[in-house]
Amino acid sequence: MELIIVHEQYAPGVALIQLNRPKELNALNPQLMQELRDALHQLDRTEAVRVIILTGNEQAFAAGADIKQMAGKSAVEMLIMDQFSTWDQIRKVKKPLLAAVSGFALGGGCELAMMCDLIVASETARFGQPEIKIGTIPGAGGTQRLTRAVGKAKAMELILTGRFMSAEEAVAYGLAIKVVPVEMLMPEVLALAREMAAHSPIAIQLAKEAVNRAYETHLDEGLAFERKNFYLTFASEDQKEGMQAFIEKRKPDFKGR
Ligand code: DAK
Repeated sequence: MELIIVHEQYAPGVALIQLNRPKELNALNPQLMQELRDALHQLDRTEAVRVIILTGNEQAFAAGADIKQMAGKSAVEMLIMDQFSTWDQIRKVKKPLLAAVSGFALGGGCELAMMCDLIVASETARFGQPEIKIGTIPGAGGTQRLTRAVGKAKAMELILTGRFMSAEEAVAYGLAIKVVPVEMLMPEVLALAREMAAHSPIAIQLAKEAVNRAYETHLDEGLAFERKNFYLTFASEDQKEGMQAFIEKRKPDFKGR
């Protein structure tokens, strides 16, 4: 891995991936996206890892797809490159994926953060879909995910002007869950990750899947999906352990079985 740094054992049950093209503000070129996809795929299959954190550096989470690599491409070249399949695979990660965002999260960088399950922002975070300023539009889900996250009016403002949104605004509009001082970003995200990692990984996966369904389906279908996953937790040892531990007034010991 050249353009990302992977800490498989960042903390017990928690892995960390850091985007690492600092000179280019972590611009997302195809190589970086492939490395990210491969690392996520690997961590998703590693039993000891229960939660994954994705971060950048203080200047940038990611300032977008690499404009210099994209600029001269024709529509057909873009189609043949089929970069969407890499992005689609990232979307399929089963474990909780938490975005820790400082600095710029723009264009594809904002879209990547939104593909995570939640975003924690530092005070320096700036979110935006500035593609309009370079004569294009969001291509990796920005028009859909930003609109669902912040509502139509705010999404229209950001996408049609290309303006950036501060961390405070992002929290106010429901894009990020909280804003913290820069030095508190990793401790805060790690605390969240450890809390999740202590729960049954089976129940966590089924819950994540069910929440994501809320975006993809009508209420009736979403409720049916949730019900199926709810029943499925009763096939796990973790559910028996969790409920028995409650009755016996002790901490559960989840094995992921
Ligand atoms: N691409 C390439 N290089 C970038 C970059 C980017 N997106 N953003 C910054 N850089 C580079 C700059 O060119 C500069 O390099 P040098 O000139 O030093 O060689 C270096 O990073 C530092 O940037 P600046 O000198 O510009 O730094 P400033 O602090 O002055 O400004 C900035 C920071 C973030 C405001 C500015 O760099 C900026 O506006 N950057 C571009 C932001 C942007 O427009 N982002 C959206 C790009 S379009 C797709 C998936 C995704 C996408 C499309 C398709 N498929 C799966 C097919 C997504 C598209 C996009 O994201």
